[in-house]
Amino acid sequence: MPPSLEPIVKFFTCSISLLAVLIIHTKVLAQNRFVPNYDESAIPAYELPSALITNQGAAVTDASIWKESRRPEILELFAAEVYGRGPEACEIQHQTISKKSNAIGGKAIRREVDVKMLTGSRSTTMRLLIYTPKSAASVPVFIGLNFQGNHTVDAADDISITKNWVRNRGDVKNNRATEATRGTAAGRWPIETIIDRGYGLVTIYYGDIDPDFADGFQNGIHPQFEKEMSSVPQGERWGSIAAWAYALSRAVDYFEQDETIDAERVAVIGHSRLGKTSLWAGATDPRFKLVISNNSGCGGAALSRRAVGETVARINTSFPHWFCDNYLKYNQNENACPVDQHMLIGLIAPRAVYVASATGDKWADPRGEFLSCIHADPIYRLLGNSGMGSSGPPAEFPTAQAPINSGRVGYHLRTGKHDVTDYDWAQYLDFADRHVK
Ligand code: GTR
Repeated sequence: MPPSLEPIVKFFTCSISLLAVLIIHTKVLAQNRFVPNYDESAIPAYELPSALITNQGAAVTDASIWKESRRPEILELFAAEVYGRGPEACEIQHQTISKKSNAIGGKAIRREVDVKMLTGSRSTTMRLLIYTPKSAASVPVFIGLNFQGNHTVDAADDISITKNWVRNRGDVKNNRATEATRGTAAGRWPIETIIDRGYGLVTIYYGDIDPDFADGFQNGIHPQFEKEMSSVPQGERWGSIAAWAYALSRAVDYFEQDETIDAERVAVIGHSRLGKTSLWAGATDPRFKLVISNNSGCGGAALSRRAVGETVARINTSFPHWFCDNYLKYNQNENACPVDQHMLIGLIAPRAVYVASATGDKWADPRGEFLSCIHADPIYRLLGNSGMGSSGPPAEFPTAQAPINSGRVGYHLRTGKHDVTDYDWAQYLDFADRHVK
């Protein structure tokens, strides 16, 4: 080759190798990029573990076998393999921080009560924002955790603003809540309607309990139980969902000391990751008489084996702190898990449960959420209840805005996005009237 061509040839060889490297790199990236499946015909073959066959293979044929052996087995499997084991109930102390006798247009009493969860000399304090109808003595309540602080559920200017970590979003910068975010979540909390219907509402900022990011459980409630947890294998230690659920139970401990709240009539509600939390709270604490899962999806009401939308591998990668370490074993390996989410709903039986999906929330797999209810139905029937309805579970996935609510397992598909709306609350209040009030 003439020497004058050498640089040109060199240039082209270099460019070609660079291009090859780029192509390989993009391919690797594409392989790692998660592509959710929404195609029913592409769902991997799966068989659900049976809720009504014991670990030893015996059929669960009556309520007493369920209560004495199968239910404890399933609860144990969820604790060891999915959410992690939490500690025993700790001591609590409470202190009223504020009280307003004319909240919500004069219809409600609004209080802020600090509940301190104590272990030896260490503690975590959560602030309960409590609304109770003025006219009634001891009322049934809804309790639900909120995402951005108590001051976001109501635009009132005198609700205290959390000093704890808050996710940056909108007006929240540097992980600190501001005045500007008062009332920004009010659309999800129709307080006046709840009060008009004769219920109280209690909400707690979830970041008071455990800030929602992975930090090896250095902050929040986990570290105070270091001693209690030392005998629990690392893979089985509680994640954030279990911690949030634990605190919901400590709030009920407090209700037992509050004469304006009827601790026997408590409904727990949660949206999305907090819907996963309300289901686990309902499974672990029978004092929740109604459990509401709003758009909870993967690790909540949706069947994991379908792997539609968000999958176990994906959730464990994005949110490694939500579940226990053992749950990692089921990344792209859902069939190996000894439980699936219909069994979580079954743990709530015979108490009432309501699962809600939204047409625009495909990530949470609405059909998978519905199928969990369908597969939990036989457990309710075994316990002498109507499950999804006295004439049997529905044969078809319902259309939107057609709630299934005649039995103890309620379900609806709502039009619209991943959210909590007045439509959702209207269904929950009607359902609560039948099962809590
Ligand atoms: C998503 C997550 C879901 C759901 C949701 C939420 O990013 O993938 O599992 O929990 O967050 O909590 O808003």
